[in-house]
Amino acid sequence: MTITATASAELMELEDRYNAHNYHPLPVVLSRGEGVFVWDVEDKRYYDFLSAYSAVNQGHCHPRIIRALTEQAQKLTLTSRAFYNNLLGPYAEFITQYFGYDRVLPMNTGVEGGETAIKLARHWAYRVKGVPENKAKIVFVEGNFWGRTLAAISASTDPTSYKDFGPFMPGYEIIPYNDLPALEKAFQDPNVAAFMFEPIQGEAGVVVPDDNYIPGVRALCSEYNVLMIADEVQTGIARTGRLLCCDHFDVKPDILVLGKALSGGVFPVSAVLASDEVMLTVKPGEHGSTFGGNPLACAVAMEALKVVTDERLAENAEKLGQIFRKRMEALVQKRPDLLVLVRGKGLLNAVVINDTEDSKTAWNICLELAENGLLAKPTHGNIIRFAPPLVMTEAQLDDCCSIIERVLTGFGR
Ligand code: IF1
Repeated sequence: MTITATASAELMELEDRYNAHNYHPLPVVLSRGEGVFVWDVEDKRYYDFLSAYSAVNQGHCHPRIIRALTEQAQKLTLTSRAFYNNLLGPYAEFITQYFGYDRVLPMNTGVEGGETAIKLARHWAYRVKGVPENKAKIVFVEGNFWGRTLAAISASTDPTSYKDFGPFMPGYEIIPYNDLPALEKAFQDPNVAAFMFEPIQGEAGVVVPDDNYIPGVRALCSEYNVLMIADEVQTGIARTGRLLCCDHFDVKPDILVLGKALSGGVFPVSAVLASDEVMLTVKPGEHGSTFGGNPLACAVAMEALKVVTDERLAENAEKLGQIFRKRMEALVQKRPDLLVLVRGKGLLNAVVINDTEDSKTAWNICLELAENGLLAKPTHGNIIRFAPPLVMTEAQLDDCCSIIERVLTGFGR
């Protein structure tokens, strides 16, 4: 039986009836996206202030990226790595020079990038550092989020991510975020292979560490011969006002994990970058993926990265982020009963709501924002993440700040 659903309500019902209930979306049914805008099936236009969790930094359906996708899709989409293809070599040269690493291991989703980084670190620990077999340890921080696989949730401190999915991956240690003494203490164990962390914690609610943290992590990892793994799946690709968040501190991770906006949101593309010493520990047949490094992903990712440079998206994120936080800070002063603070870097920001984590306040604010033509979503109950595409103009940002100010000034009154 074919169901032709026309209105939002019918489409939401269809999804609820036949799809897993692993999300609780805002009641908005989107059918079109262009730049900073998305439209629902009733043709209502919204500013997108989530950017698909920072996967559409270049804006929805960027014409250059769509052209790269459609042109390559008519030539060759997938060969597997059983054979060479004509784009993986040029892409590998392009992306390693773009980020300043010796080599890349191409994957598809962000969590596959994280898994690959951990496998590389364990290989390096046994084959270079000399850690006894099966004794390698990876250090993570409280509040981390790097995906939904069993290896990823084994590192989680959020019961929503790990409860009733056990048993969990061994060889992990969890320490507090933004705590260098705790990190140095963990590094006293000679079996530590790597420290994996987000330069700004996205899911935890855009948690920005002290300015000395990332340089401190770099120094301790170098001192104790531990690989520094930066998960820049969400903070990378110009989101925080520099190409990488680590660039704010001139710090170079040993292993860099990228995803999301690496493809401009048109296609799952992730990548792990590292030195020859780390990357060449993996021998043929020891790691792989059906789609990893496919020619379609190579074509899309090269164009997506060129757009970041050509349209100076990092500079724009830096400039607009400062304007945004200034406007929000003034709003916090106006509504201290409702708002606690705004925090972030570049165009990765969040407003903390003055309510408990399990309150509906943030959700209800997002419903009102949607009514007013701006889409945002709470993370962790009382925190609203604001992360528009980096192609936004100052005039559009001004319009969005006015919407947010109007809704938050009047909320609950
Ligand atoms: C969900 C969060 C964001 C990530 C970082 C790796 C990954 C993610 C720093 C894995 C993915 C996504 C996953 C999505 C919602 C979204 C999210 F709220 F869950 F945490 F962005 F903040 N590293 N984050 O943020 O990448 O495998 O998904 O491609 O699972 O609900 P992926």
